[in-house]
Amino acid sequence: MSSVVAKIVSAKVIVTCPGRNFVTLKIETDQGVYGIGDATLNGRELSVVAYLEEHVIPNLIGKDAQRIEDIWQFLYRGAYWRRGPVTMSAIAAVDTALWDIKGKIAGLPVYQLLGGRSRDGVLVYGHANGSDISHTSEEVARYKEMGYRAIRAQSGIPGVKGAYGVGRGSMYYEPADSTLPEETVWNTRSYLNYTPKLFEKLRLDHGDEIELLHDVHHRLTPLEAAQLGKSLEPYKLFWMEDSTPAENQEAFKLIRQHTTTPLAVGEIFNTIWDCKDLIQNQLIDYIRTTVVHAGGITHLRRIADLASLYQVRTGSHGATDLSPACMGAALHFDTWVPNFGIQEYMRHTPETDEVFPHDYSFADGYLKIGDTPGHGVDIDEKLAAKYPYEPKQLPIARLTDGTLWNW
Ligand code: EZ4
Ligand code: CO
Repeated sequence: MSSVVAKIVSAKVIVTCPGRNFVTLKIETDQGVYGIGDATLNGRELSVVAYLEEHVIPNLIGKDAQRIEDIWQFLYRGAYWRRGPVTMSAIAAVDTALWDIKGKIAGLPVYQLLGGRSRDGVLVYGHANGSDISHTSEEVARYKEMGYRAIRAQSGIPGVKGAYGVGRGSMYYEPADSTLPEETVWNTRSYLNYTPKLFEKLRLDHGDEIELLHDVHHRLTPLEAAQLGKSLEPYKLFWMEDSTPAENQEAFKLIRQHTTTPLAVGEIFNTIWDCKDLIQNQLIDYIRTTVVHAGGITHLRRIADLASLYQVRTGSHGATDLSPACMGAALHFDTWVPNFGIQEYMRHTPETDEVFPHDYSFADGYLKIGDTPGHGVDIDEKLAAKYPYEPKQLPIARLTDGTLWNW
């Protein structure tokens, strides 16, 4: 029988930039078993590194890695200063690494520890990004050919510099691309005019079976969001994401009253408190909180359970700035969680995949996890050391008159 206690003997933070920055926590135990967790916060990476190194790691040494819940409570309640992306990403990294360790000691994949399989594969959506409507339609075709059953479509808007979601390359969209933020321009009128035409064309070209998604990326007011939702109803979107900033959860009441387009929110949320009202008032259909930014598997499970009471399903964030260690943990969670909806999946570059060997793979529109004990993702430290940190920030957006807007 394996030992019940696994004392944490060391923990370290690994920063690597195989195309983009990733922060990884590695925790080692006296059982010779280690675990890793993602701590990446895009554009603010080193603040999480400092939080982990200065304030978290000294508290971990000597603790029993098996006591995941107690360590979570210690880091959340015990810090006095609760919540926030830096704190919750750091807690998530610890939590993910501890689930990894528990799985390895038990000889079981994490989804088994959670309660076992609820589905054979995890439905994912990919990103089709084009410079205009016809280009986006070509990209949707390409994603269909790759096997995707659900595709997020974003398009450049003629006359608007740097509309959200339109990358430089076709496969690996990376918004955090410059040392200081790139300035983009936002024009709500052009966007509201253009977007229904995009989805009209996509339905014409690709039929009614493929699931289509769209990310507004916090750009609209509640009333504008309601207008967009209404104008997209004929095209039966899987969801309209982040249609207005959600600091004020009540804002979604207005959107909800006016449209039956399904609503998804929450990739920037850090705790259950950020989405409690949205869920309890059934103002959203999908909750996008994810492992790395919402306190790890331990906290995400709490959010999903609350959501299940109100028929809100999960749709976790899965952009490339979330490392493969987050994706592996997320896929175990997705494989178990009863109220699963969909998982975002932006492919990492081959360099990133090499730094993070993993046992998940894509086929026929689904991601499938293997049965490696733990979460099935490792880090090649030697290779990671070859890619030093590069300071990068996310863009900002301004309205055409120069007013700072939500990127
Ligand atoms: O802009 O993860 O739905 N996906 C997204 C992402 C976010 C980035 C920010 O770091 O909105 O592409
Ligand atoms: Co988004």
